[in-house]
Amino acid sequence: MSLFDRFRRPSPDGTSLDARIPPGQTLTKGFPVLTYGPTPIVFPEKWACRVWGIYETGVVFTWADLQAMPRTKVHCDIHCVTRWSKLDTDWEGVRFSDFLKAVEARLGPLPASVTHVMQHSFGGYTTNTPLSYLMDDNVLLATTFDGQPLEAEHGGPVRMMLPRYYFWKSAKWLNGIEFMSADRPGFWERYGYHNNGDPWKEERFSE
Ligand SMILES: Nc1nc2c(c(=O)[nH]1)N[C@H]1C(S)=C(S)[C@@H](COP(=O)(O)O)O[C@H]1N2
Ligand SMILES: [Mo]
Repeated sequence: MSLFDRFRRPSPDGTSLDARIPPGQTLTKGFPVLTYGPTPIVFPEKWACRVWGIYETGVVFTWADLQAMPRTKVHCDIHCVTRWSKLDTDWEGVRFSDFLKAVEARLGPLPASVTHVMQHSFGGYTTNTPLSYLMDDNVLLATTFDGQPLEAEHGGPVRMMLPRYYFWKSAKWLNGIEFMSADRPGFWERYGYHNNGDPWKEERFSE
């Protein structure tokens, strides 16, 4: 029996497993750690996320601010460009769209000129997406995985969790949300990763 077959199991919602694995991906049961550089250790009490860009002033959200926001659970599959996919993962946190409501409560309505967002991390990692990618119901500022506080190596205490795209589009140790009126490449995007990163279209690298 191949490794692949051993990891096969019926999907909870009846969707065929093959239909859930994007082209060129292999299932993994573990949870690989993919980090460029060292793992920052960030204590929740010290966690802060700065929001800036289009707004004239910025604002900082603390761990306590985040705890006061509505919480959401997401069950989803995740796909890394290094060709592993992990099915049926469980996350909890604050929906990006709910976080945005809190931003608007502090700073006023998001200007219509905002088209893109740069996620920033402790340690300097960045990744860019259109704002629309982050507005999906299953996009979280995630604080738990599998019912446990998110481990440091996976981006704890707070990471972005954007399952629709390759996982490099999900910044670990999130510490900044920059609203932009034009697109700009993030860390891996500057080094040749695709600007969009849709696993179903195999958008791995730029030409
Ligand atoms: N800050 C930061 N975020 C990051 C990365 C990183 O190196 N630094 N790696 C990205 C990549 S390439 C992937 S596949 C996922 C991996 O998340 P994991 O280590 O929890 O599996 O995090 C993404 N977010
Ligand atoms: Mo990755």
